[in-house]
Amino acid sequence: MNKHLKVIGIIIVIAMLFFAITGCQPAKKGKIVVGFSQIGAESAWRVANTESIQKEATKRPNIELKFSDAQQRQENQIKALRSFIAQKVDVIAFSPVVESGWEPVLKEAKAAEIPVILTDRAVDTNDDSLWVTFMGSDIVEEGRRAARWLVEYMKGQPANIVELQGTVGSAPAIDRKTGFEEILKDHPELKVIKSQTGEFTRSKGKEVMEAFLKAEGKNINVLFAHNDDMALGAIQAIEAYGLNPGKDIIIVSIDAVRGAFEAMIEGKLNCTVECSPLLGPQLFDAVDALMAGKTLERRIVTEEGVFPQEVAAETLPSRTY
Ligand code: GYE
Repeated sequence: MNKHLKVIGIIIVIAMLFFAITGCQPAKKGKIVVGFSQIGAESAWRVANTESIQKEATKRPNIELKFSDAQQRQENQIKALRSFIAQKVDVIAFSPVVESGWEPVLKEAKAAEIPVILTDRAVDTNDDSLWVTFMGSDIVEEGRRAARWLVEYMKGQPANIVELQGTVGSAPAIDRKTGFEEILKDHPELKVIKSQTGEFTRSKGKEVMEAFLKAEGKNINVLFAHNDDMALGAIQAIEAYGLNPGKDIIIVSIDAVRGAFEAMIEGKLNCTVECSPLLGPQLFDAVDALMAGKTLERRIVTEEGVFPQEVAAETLPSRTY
């Protein structure tokens, strides 16, 4: 046998033995395998976020994306993460539905030496070495921005506010409430009289707003909704109750999805604070950097703005989600 062929044969046998012993899979044609666990499809924001991640992955020939939808359940996310660990993906990324309860599975990822990237929502763990970076918006600031807009708009007039919170225990529900309250504490004329979760969905937003109206009726001057979808559901409830959303009840919400701009153009919503779901490009840039051995910034913050009703018509054509 040709000497070269013999050497190649020996190398192949050694490599096969190595993969068999370590359990490692040779990377598919050098592709980086990323396991992404998404929360679900509760809002227009989330749908745009999924699309951004999936679309960006298909644009990058070096990436293989394994995408899993948890349908709003933490247990499904934990299962997905465990399955990514078993499959020995190169990187795990996920958007945690709630803040707490992640330590055990993140420790398993760490033990398997798989780096974890958090997208859009934070986790509450004692050990910060369990994830490499957290990318997404400054969510407390979004709550502050909503409150600052309201303070300016009300110009010292007193108002009773009702609040539709996001998913119980989720980082955006906790942080938006915190930011909003932080600004309001210096404005005793602006009072939150009811606050309840609308689970970030249009249908629950509508249902809870109906209950608020039943209990408080015309006492309600302002609605603060933790996302646009809940505000859009609440607008339906307000109209059904016989009041004018955007006039009888001033509405400020967060996300800046297209539906919010359409409602502002109709005069039914007063302001939306931007929260960009377009995290796909920055996620895969981070994955590439990580695989190239670079150290990532612990926090990658998305730049965002505030859109009051007056700018809705001119801004809508340039909105991409
Ligand atoms: O605002 C909401 C979504 O986590 C920032 O989740 C995200 C939030 C977003 O369902 O619409």
